[in-house]
Amino acid sequence: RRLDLALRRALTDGQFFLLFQPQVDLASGTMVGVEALVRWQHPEFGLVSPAEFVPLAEETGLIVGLGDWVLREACRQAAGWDWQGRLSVNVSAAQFRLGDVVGSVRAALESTGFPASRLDLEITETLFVDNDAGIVAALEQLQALGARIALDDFGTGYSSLSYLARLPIDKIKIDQSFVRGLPDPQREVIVETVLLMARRLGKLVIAEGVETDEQRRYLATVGCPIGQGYLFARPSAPEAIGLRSRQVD
Ligand code: G
Ligand code: G
Ligand code: MN
Ligand code: NA
Repeated sequence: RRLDLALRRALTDGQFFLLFQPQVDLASGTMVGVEALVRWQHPEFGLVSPAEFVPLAEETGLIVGLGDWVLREACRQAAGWDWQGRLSVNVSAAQFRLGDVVGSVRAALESTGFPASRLDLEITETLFVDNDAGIVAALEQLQALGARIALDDFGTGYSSLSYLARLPIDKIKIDQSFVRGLPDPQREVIVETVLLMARRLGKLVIAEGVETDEQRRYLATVGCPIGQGYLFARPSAPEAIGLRSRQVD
């Protein structure tokens, strides 16, 4: 397949790059974190969406090399910024299945000097479908390094509630689908219930897909500490969101 071949070359040819989307403290407006999001600029196909090539990379196993590059590159860039916020990196279930995520994270931290204490790893509920003890062990090892585990797209998967309490998850990302429709009585029940549950379980929370000031104000009022979405910024080049490299002498 044409796209598959092109994808293999993309990594060696340096066609991938990262954008960063702010994660904002809803009370103060401070950018407390950024999520790294990979992009593929192909000389012929143009800009290809990760929604298209990440699933393909997962099928072909290229996600291992790509995921390794994303981790390293995100940590390398973030280590150089004159900014002390958190860095969030997406890690897909296929990376856990096919690769060595713990080794990959450890290598990225060691080679870049980025501190584990400022790293969030975003996983999805699909990671838990096989009820694999190895997955839990890997997440615990990542926590032991000092990183935090964030559960992405929360509320869209299956049986979210049973494992939330017992699995090594530090942070919940409330899915865009619950935020985008606000204000809306049913979604408000869900958002407020997730916030209460997270607080009782001692988990951090971030709301995704914040697009309007009304949504931001509502979320702040009901006690959601952090938000992410187009209201604050789209996935952006670092300089566009005020992240500059430290002067090196
Ligand atoms: O950036 P955008 O919203 O277009 O991303 C589309 C999808 O691709 C999202 O589900 C997002 O989580 C995923 N994605 C973006 N960057 C990465 C990455 O570096 N690794 C993995 N595994 N998924 C990513
Ligand atoms: O699956 P994940 O949550 O990692 O996906 C992140 C994706 O969501 C990114 O590709 C980003 O472009 C997209 N995104 C981020 N903020 C918003 C938003 O406010 N509205 C919409 N529609 N998409 C968003
Ligand atoms: Mn994510
Ligand atoms: Na998400």
